[in-house]
Amino acid sequence: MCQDCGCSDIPEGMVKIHAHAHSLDRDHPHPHDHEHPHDHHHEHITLDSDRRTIAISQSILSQNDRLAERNRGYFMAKGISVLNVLSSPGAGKTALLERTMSELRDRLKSAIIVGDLATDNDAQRLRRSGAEVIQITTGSVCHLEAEMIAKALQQMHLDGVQLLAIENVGNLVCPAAYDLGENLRVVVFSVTEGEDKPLKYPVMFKTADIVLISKIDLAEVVEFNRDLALHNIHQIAPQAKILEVSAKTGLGMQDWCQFIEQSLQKSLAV
Ligand SMILES: Nc1nc2c(ncn2[C@@H]2O[C@H](COP(=O)(O)OP(=O)(O)OP(=O)(O)O)[C@@H](O)[C@H]2O)c(=O)[nH]1
Ligand SMILES: [Zn+2]
Ligand SMILES: [Zn+2]
Ligand SMILES: [Zn+2]
Repeated sequence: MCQDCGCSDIPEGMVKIHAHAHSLDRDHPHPHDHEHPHDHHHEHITLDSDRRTIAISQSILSQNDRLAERNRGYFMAKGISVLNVLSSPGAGKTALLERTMSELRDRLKSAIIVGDLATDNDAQRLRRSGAEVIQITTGSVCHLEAEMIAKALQQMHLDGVQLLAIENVGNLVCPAAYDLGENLRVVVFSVTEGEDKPLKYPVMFKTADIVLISKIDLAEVVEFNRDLALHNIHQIAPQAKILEVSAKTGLGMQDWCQFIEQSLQKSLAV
């Protein structure tokens, strides 16, 4: 978690929010270096500075929690149900959301916030579904934070929107520590990643409300051991509902969309 990697030291001006489609590099230059933000110089850390680091991390996290609660209040007041979609890079979050938003298009008004270190490629793909899309580029920050969401919300037109999907930065580690104010945490876990991922990244899986096993159309080619994967998810995340989906063939998409609509009704009934 970020207590260890120090990735929450965000330099002023690094995070950008892009409300409209444009080419990132051509329209305005984004001066940022590509240094890895994670500080791994642990060998000289004394107990005292260790304690100080932990105290600072805890205060960053509790500040995030406060802002997440504020976001949650805002979403509730507006009657918007919010998904925080998390996975390793390339597990299929954007493909899943493209297909989900297209299928729900006639039944629900949706919007999307998408976070990446760089490029607005995902936003361009997602806009084709007809939903309003805001791209957050984080520079070198490997997760989204509640404050970034609050800033993005200021640029969105959310009247009448019932569903907001937030595609987090592809990363199975620190996004787990940052509540964004969502109703549901959706962890996407593709068949190509290996059945042991829930065991290796337990913090992420423990916080999941639902685990989507994605790219199920590739299961056979990669000799995906379904029973073992289900066993590992159950072991780490007994609370999570599990669905198997393919954004490519559409398999499982109906159940997934139904799950979203049911949870939307539940969140509105509270
Ligand atoms: N066969 C197959 N390929 C898929 C599926 N979903 C996504 N892909 C492919 O997997 C690759 C990554 O998909 P993305 O949707 O970009 O993944 P992502 O999680 O949004 O990636 P990041 O935002 O970079 O973390 C692309 O080449 C997709 O075409 C699927 O259901 N089946
Ligand atoms: Zn981190
Ligand atoms: Zn993506
Ligand atoms: Zn991070």
